[in-house]
Amino acid sequence: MNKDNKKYNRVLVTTALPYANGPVHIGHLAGVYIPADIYTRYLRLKHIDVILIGGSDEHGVPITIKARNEGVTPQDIVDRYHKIIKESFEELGISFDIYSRTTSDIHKEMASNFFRTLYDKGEFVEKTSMQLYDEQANQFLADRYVVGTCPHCGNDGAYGDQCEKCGTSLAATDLINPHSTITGSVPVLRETKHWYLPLDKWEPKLRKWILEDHKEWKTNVYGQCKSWLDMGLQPRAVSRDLNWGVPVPVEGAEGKVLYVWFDAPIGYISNTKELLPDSWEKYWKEPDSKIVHFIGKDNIVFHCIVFPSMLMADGSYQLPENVPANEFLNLEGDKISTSRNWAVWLHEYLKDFPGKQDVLRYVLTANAPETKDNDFTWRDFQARNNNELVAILGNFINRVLVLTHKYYNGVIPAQGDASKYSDIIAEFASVKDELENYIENYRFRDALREAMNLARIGNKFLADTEPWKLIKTNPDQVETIMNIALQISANLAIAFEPFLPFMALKLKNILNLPQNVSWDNLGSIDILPHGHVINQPQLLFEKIEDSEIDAQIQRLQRIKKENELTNFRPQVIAPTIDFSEFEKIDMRVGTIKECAKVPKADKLLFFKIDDGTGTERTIVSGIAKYYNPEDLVGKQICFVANLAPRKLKGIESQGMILSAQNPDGSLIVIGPQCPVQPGSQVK
Ligand code: B3M
Ligand code: ZN
Repeated sequence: MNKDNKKYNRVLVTTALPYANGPVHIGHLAGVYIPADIYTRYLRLKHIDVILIGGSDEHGVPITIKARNEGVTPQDIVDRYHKIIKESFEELGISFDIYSRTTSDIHKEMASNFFRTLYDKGEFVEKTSMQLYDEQANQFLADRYVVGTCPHCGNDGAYGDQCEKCGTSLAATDLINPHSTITGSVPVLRETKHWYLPLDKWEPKLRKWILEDHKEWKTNVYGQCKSWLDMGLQPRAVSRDLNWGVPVPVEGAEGKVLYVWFDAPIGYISNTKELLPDSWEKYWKEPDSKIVHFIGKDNIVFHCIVFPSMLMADGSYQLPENVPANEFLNLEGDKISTSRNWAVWLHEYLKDFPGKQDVLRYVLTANAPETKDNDFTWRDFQARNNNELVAILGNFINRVLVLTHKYYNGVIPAQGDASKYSDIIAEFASVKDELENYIENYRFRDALREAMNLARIGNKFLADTEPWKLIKTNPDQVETIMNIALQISANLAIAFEPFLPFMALKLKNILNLPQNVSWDNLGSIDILPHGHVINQPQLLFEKIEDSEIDAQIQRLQRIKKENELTNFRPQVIAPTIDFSEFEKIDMRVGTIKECAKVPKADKLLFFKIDDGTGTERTIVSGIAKYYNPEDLVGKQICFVANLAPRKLKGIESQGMILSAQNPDGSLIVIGPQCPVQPGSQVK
């Protein structure tokens, strides 16, 4: 452990609680759950007292909106998604010590008591204010119940709690032209009372704690905190007028619940209590505990400013030691979106790629958005599997196992004199320190690359020493080579355990790794003793075929199409023109006589049109992507006949063919419903 970690006797790791209004997707995994799992597994391997706490966030407006849309209760929604989320995390090997939910009784009591403690200590400010109210739905509109124009960037789809375009966090009353997402109506202002946590009171302490004492935090986290603090903190409402959530536990608060961002982080505490009813407080309250929150970048302010203010207001809790937030993962170039179904859903991945949990874990770690947004593509997924997991790691292990069985019937040969290979041995002796350093500093991509490097070293070692050639002439030396190769394999089983736990377990079983072998042995060349017997080889990874990837890409293309259709809004109608202006445009029907691609222009088709005048007219049109030229010959189209000619790729185009544009940009030519004389006017 690095110096800092010496002072800790136990570690509490939390992962953001996903809203139970949908399944989890690769963005959640890459940003939060996989890194947290790697970190926790690693600490367990280091014999550190660590717990990994997770759970579903089951309150809040996203859930009530989903319930309303489906005509079911919020409880139905959270029951459905909590189950899917919990089971899919388990199957992916996210090793939670507990995965609970914020609708549990323990949580409701904990959240309620937390509020009450702060209330009794006088930590809240009560304020009456005017809030948006939907008179048709008879309810106040907060957060996602209201959309309008963002006052900062002009995005007209901003929500009452946040503009997703510019990232600004908003109050519903900040929105310009607000309307209700329940009924679409324009809300009115109505008076209501709420409790506010005065974040400004904690500002000096937050400044010292973050800006002075935690300069080591990731730059994105530190930077966001700094800009929040520099803008000056305001009191923040911690209650809402809603009927779904933890009721505000004070007199005169009927119809009011705790704001979801007040209640959810308390979920970390209640889930710890559910796991360890007698000793949970140690993890939260003792100064020798280290608390680490894994989150996505959109949750930074809540974990670094709001929740710590709550904890300080209570006074009995420790603050987190680190909040390693990641940036976002995009999918095939576009922002992942639950509402647009633009995602790779974990539960679907597990169905489509059974037994390939580690492949996803590998790809999402190798490409994790640690310092900037990154892109997941299915081609990259396939390449990383085929070219890295199969070709480097799988191939090395397989060669070692097969040769060990071929030459020695699966018995580890003697190491003999390994001094000749001291270079290689020295190289992987440093792996342990490097891995530890990276993992402890939340640099999981770099850590994984180091582990993979060990397999690269192994491959190169075999390629350089060529035991299959040497076996005839120098069998003693081959024993040494194979012994070292086997020790590298054992090292790989240990090094990959935090990252690829399924593969590591399989490899440990094949190598019949002695029980007492652990992380501490990483870097050693004496893990497998002479005479130790290993099991039969099995392939660790399989190639992923093009057809499997094509199916995924086609699915996404289908979704993109569907989204384009549902989101299609016709262009605003152009300004009115006089009839006389319209009359100036001479539109005619023509019959296509010839059609061909314009060489060296992938968009253009060249047409010869019978326009009824007896001489054929040449038109060039940008529809080559949407038609086969031969399919158009004989068809009738409408065209503008008196457009000034212009040259396209050296061809003079004498008019313009009319087409309609689909939402995806594709073009469909316009022609008469039944045959007419070429040259007929279009009126
Ligand atoms: N449910 C938001 C999210 O899923 C929220 C996180 C709560 S963490 C305490 O991004
Ligand atoms: Zn905005």
